[in-house]
Amino acid sequence: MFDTLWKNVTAATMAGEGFGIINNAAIGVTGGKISFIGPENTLPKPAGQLCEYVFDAGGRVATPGLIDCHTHLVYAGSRAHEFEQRLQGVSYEDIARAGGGIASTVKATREASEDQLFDLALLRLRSLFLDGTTTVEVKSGYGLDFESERKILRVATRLRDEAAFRVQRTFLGAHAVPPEFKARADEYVDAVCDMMQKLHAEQLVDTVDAFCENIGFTTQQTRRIFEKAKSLGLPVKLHAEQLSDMQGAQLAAEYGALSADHLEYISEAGVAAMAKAGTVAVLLPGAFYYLREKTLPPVALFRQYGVPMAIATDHNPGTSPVLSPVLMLNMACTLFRMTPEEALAGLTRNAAKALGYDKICGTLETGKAADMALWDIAHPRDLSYAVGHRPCHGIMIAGDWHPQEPE
Ligand code: DI6
Ligand code: FE
Repeated sequence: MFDTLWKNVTAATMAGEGFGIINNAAIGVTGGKISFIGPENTLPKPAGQLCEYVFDAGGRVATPGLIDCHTHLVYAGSRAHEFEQRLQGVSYEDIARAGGGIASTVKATREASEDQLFDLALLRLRSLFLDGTTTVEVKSGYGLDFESERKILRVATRLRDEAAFRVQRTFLGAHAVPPEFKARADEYVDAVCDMMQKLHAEQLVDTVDAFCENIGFTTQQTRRIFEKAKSLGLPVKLHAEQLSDMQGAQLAAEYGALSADHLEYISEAGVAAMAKAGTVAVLLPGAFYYLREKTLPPVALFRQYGVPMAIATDHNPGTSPVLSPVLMLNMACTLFRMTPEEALAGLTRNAAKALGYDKICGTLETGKAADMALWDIAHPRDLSYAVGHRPCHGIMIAGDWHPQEPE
């Protein structure tokens, strides 16, 4: 009846309120999906009669596989020297205006081959995997010309096809104005729209993002990008209100965006617009921490308006060189004062919603993909509590088990 059956599981289903804990649970997998989840003693027959492959989870905690819904995983080069400059008091914006920042990663990424970028990204993916991740969103945006953006999105596609992860590929051509378009941002936006069409025709794009900011693109320019995405039937999301309130959240909501991300400087009107549109707030504690930001995202307002909150690593070489989603659980609690339940929902159920994958994954429920992480912990709150302990025992993606240590 089942392809595999897990018993002796402490399941944190993340469906409904709180952690959704089922003690002494069994999880049956059929055709890569969850076909049974519930107390073991409610299985219709003894486990051995239901399935040849019965695994004993040893009482470990199972959660939905973690979903890192905002990363810039594909790039070359390091920005450690800028980290040092920032320690000397130079601001992120000053570095960007002086031609460093995103532009320096663009230079290194343009110079790298597709295979080099693939190898670098695969190593980073491996770290996410060690922390229980089964789904990752990967943005382009360090190419900023057709060939280089194409190279990055091809790497993201190979990660999807060769590394067996669930990968969403996001075109972020509007991440920064490249040097060859200096002071010609509007013309660059035309080029971005043109690139989007061609890359979409090559089936390299799942969603579209832009950096709406005073050092990025105006709301008017972002609107043009969203219009183009809409004409191609591509869902949108937005880097909004990270450093200032540009009213990007309202614009994202107007276009029914899957998510608006960062949001430290969002206004109450922005929160209300997101609530109405069902747009997920993706909060990024890594970038907040590295930039030593003082203004907090308005978690209380998101709660009040019922805006679902996701959290993610925002892995990138400039503002969040972080490859640990589990660390983000802790930072969401310590820095943003989210509860451990909210933090874990932010890396599972709400992260799935931020990708438009909520019918596919993000909770442990029958009919969903059998994407799960198994942890050496006593209770799911432990994941937010301790740092650096690497408690993930293994992950399952579509029913395939990948142990952390070869068994
Ligand atoms: N916001 C960020 O925090 C990253 N991109 C963005 O739009 C930073 C990217 C970088 O500095 O390389
Ligand atoms: Fe980002």
